[in-house]
Amino acid sequence: MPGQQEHPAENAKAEQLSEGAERSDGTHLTTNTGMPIEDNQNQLKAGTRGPVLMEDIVFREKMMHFDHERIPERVVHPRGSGAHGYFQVYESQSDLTKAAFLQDPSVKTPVFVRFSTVVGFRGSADTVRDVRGFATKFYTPEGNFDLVGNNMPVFFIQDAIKFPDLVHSIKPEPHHEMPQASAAHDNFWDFVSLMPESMHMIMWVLSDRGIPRSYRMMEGFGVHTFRLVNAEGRSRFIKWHWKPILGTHSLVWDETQKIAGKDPDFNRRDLWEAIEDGDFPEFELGIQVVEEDDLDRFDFDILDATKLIPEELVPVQRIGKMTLDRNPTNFFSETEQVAFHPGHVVPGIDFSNDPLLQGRLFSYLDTQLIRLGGPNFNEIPINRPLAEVHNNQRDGYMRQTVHEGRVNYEPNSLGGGCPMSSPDGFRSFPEEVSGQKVRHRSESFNDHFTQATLFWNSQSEVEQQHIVDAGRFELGKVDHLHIRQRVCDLLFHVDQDLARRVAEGVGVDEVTGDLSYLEDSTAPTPGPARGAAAPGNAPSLSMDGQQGSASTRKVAVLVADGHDHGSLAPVLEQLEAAGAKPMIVSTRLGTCRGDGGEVEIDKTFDTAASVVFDAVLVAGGDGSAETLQANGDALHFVSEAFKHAKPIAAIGAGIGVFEEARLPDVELAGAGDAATVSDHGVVTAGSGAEGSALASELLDAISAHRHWGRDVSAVSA
Ligand code: HDE
Repeated sequence: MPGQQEHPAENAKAEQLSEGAERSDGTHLTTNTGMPIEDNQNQLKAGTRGPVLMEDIVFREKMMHFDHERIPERVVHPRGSGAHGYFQVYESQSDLTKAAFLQDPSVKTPVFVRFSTVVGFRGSADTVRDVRGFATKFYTPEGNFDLVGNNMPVFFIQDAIKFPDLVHSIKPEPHHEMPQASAAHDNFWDFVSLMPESMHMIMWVLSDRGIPRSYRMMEGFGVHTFRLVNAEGRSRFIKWHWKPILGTHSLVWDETQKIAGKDPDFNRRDLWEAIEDGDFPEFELGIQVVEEDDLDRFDFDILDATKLIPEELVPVQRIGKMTLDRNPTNFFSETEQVAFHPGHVVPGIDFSNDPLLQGRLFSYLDTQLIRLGGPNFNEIPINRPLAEVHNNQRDGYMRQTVHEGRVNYEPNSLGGGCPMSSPDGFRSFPEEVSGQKVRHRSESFNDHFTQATLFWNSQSEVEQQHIVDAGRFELGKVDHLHIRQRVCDLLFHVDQDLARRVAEGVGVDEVTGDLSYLEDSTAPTPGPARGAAAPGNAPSLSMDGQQGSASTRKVAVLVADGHDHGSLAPVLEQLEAAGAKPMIVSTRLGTCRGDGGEVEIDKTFDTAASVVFDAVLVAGGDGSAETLQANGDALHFVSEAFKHAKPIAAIGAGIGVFEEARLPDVELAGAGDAATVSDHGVVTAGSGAEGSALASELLDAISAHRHWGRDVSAVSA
């Protein structure tokens, strides 16, 4: 293993052990020093019914280790899911950077990615409204490069000194440790009401970006402005992006809350199963490039992490692709022990003066000292670079490397001067800096609303409604009226209509946008908009209408005995051929018999719910339809999927289940027709219709992800 030397006694040990095969083949229990264990069922006692003896070294070692199995969870991002994979650049980026892993398209750079929620504890549910972490470790030949990003391109605060306050406010309140994994409480919104700089990020969090469908279907952002530096020493500013090949898609709020109970591991399971099935998640790496001289070209400051650079102003260039093709072998050893740090860069990548980024450069090293038990965390296998490590850092808790020789200093002559510094080593970009030592924020950071408004303006009507609903939910959980009032007054500066619609739902009678209360606070007062004109629209900020693909989408197929297998089987085949994942759901496990064949049941109404699927298909056949029509769980399944704007389909007699569920205002085919009807993502085919037409309409409907525009107000699900 790179960075770790063999134990001096390793060879002798191997030889000895190979003599006793029963001890080296891994089939027998040992203590941690390798002593074979004779009995793992009983403590050592004085007689079979006598007292336990202190002398029981086997028991005491085992229990001591168990007592210390937990390490502190991350203070933020504790709940995560990891995956291994590789990255390949499309073509050499030598003009922009000398970073070795961005030069040669034939080279596959190994990566490990950890996706996470931020606020909830390690055991919390996946589908809460939250920011998602998207951290990637590239094991490059010049050392590890960590791109430690989120699924939103901006952040709540501008200066790292506010991070502990932000995190305290959003975590469960300290007196009773509630609520879990939720921002919907007084402390958080109190903080927000006094931090107007958070308004842009608040728009993202309230939007559907806060509830992604899958880790495989969300964008990633480096957030801060970084630098790329080429071999000639020329520097440009850049923003990092990850673009998911499957498109960016979200859940629906009602659905997320139900999934949190039905399958709290929803996103984790989705990632794991996709990789196990060989449906490897793919993301393209993108960059936005801003020339050094253009630092001040924009109406906003690119050093301010509450601002993004609209893609409409600076397009994202896609420079390579990451493929995640292997699940971790052991969750603790890899996903839990991985340690990311934005300061893990390689020559050719450098930092900007963003004060949020600069503060992070301290925090990520510091936090590992307690979490991973000392300064040697880079020797844990998942953190070990593939590049060789040579330096004079020594000792410390849990040191793995066994250094040889006497020399542990530099310069030296006794070790031939080695290891010595290298002319090609990391060199900070020699930016000219001067200034007074001050604790002030640049005035160029003071426009807190223009980009929040841009985000709001760029959302479709449905997306805007979701933001209003989310605002009503979040503030609806806030007890203090003055906090609700203040947040509505802040929203007023984003958009008056938005503010009024939220206010109406949370008992705030009048919204005037009066922010005079900020004058008595320590919060930096918002300045005027810097942009000359009112913000327009940036289509890249909307997810609505993004065409996705039916690949890897889960389809619940509701079936009971007596189904028409002849019409079902070809539809299932066609769905599978397109990469969709049909799963048979019925009233019990086992085999479901039908006319012309049978299917093996995957899930029952006890173990599955519509919320964990992307689409629903009801099989044909009189017997099956009769059973399902009389089954409340099946009717609820269909109604709920309909309410959540998901594609639903039925074949022949199965259409009766839709009729019984009383889906409002939907055109359905007659059970015995020869036609296929598709209406707002509700696809029905009479028993005389071509099965392939239904399958291809359903696949199109799945690719469209959701079908807004249905009248679901009266649907009780
Ligand atoms: Fe983090 N952040 N953060 N953060 N962050 C951590 O590091 C911190 C910020 C992000 O899967 C911690 O090892 C400060 C922005 C991710 O292991 C901690 C500030 C962005 C992860 C920490 C920020 C992130 C973390 C907790 C403001 C997007 C999970 C455990 C100055 C660009 C990494 C740890 C993983 C984790 C500090 C803000 C992303 C405490 C001080 C902005 C994805 O060190």
